[in-house]
Amino acid sequence: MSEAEEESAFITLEFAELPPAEMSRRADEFYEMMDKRRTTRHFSDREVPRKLIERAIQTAGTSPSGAHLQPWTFVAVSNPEIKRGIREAAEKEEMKTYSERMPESWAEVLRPLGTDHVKEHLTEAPWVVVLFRHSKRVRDNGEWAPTYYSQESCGIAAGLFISAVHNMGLVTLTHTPSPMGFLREILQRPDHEHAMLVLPVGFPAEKASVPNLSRKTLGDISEFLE
Ligand code: IYR
Repeated sequence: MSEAEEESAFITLEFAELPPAEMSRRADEFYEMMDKRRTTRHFSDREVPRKLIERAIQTAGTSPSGAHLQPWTFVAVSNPEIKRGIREAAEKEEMKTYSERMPESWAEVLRPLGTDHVKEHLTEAPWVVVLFRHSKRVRDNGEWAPTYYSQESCGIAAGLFISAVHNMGLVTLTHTPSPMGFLREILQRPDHEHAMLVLPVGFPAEKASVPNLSRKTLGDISEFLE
């Protein structure tokens, strides 16, 4: 039996049913907590203990993934020189994106969010976490093989990471420098790992602001067929 087959021997699901009122209470409480989450571009340079970042990454690591291949690596950077290197490279690409590559149809929906090529958060935030997606894996026999649904898997893991960060009382920003190939080089990741998302994590700056936006309602985003 291969290692993977041995590992998937079945065990009993641990499941403790909750009383209906408690289910309801938790559903409301979690929604209300998550509804307070906001993405801000303004970070304080106040330190955040490494243990908290480890916990957020571990939480992300509980994500379901295609064939349970867990096709992700989270690189957490607090080193100021490395953060500066990431910022310089990101701003170089983003300068081109904002001034040359971005069509008006894209620019018009970004304008209300106030984004631009200046990425201060990459040096201000105490931690910059880069999520790398694995497009391939090594089989037990040493051959390369694909991973499955790695975009979906990493997207879900990112959602759990963001939720964990919010729940512990910190803020994060989903930053997507484009193209982001420079991150593999700076962070010395192998060729089958693809940077997917840059997540500065920290406390908000004292006067942090967010765009005055509203969220779509339940009716806007759902359809129930009963
Ligand atoms: N990647 C750029 C541009 C950008 C694109 C989207 I879509 C956003 O929601 C926000 C920004 C950047 O990170 O600035």
